[in-house]
Amino acid sequence: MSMSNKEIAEFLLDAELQRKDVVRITSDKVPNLTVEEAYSIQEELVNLKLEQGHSIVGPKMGLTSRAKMKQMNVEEPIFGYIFDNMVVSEGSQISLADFIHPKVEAEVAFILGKDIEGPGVSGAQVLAATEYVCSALEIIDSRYENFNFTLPDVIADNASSSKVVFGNKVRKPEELELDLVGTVLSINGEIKDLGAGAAVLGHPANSVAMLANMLHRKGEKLKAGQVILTGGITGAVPLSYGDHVTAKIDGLGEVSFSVGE
Ligand code: 0L1
Ligand code: MG
Repeated sequence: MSMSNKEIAEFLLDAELQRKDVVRITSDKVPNLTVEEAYSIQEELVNLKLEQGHSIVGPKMGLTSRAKMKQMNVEEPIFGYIFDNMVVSEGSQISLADFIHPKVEAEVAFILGKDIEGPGVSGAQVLAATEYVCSALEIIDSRYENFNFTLPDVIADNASSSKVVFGNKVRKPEELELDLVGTVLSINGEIKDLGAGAAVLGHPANSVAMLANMLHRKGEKLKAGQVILTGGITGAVPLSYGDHVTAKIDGLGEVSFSVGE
């Protein structure tokens, strides 16, 4: 018997809450899942989280860098949602037991001062509507075995969203050239990956613009006050017990956390 979108969303949410990986849904449950249908499952998942009392911090973009698209063997960016209970404070310790197989990536976050509504939004419009930018470390934790998924699988799974640590320092976007800002991701003092803002669709503001245009297709917009993760500047690096993770983003300072049991 086939499962409804809500039942699939409940299945994925259960995997998240139980910290137990599952076989990707396109291998058995919904082999012909389209991207559009996958976003409908994601919407059910978002509604379940809202019903549980969590609130949306903002949508996020994923798979925005060429490195990431290559790493995951897909050709287009995706979006998901960050919730308030996913935010971890800067410098704190996370517990490995709260995750399935977490990975970390360094990103720039945009804090919106005005709503942004598609279609046809440009990077320049995004910069004009942005109050502040800050550094972020996103922890992704696919609910699928071995991070093994197709594009519709990962869309349904809220783009692997798990936790995020925001840096304390905020800057006005016009104070920086965000395509040029260098980013270094280190674990226990060893550089794991590095890049520049241009790794994100040429400029992180382009990622927010694309997000506004993608949301418009669902009749939605970006809202003032939302905090938007623009996508990894670095690749995603697996986390282990004892890791002290630091990202340095030029002009945006350092953001860090450590990994306990
Ligand atoms: O934030 C991201 O780029 C994650 C997108 C999902 C792909 C993955 O799990 O690596
Ligand atoms: Mg990300």
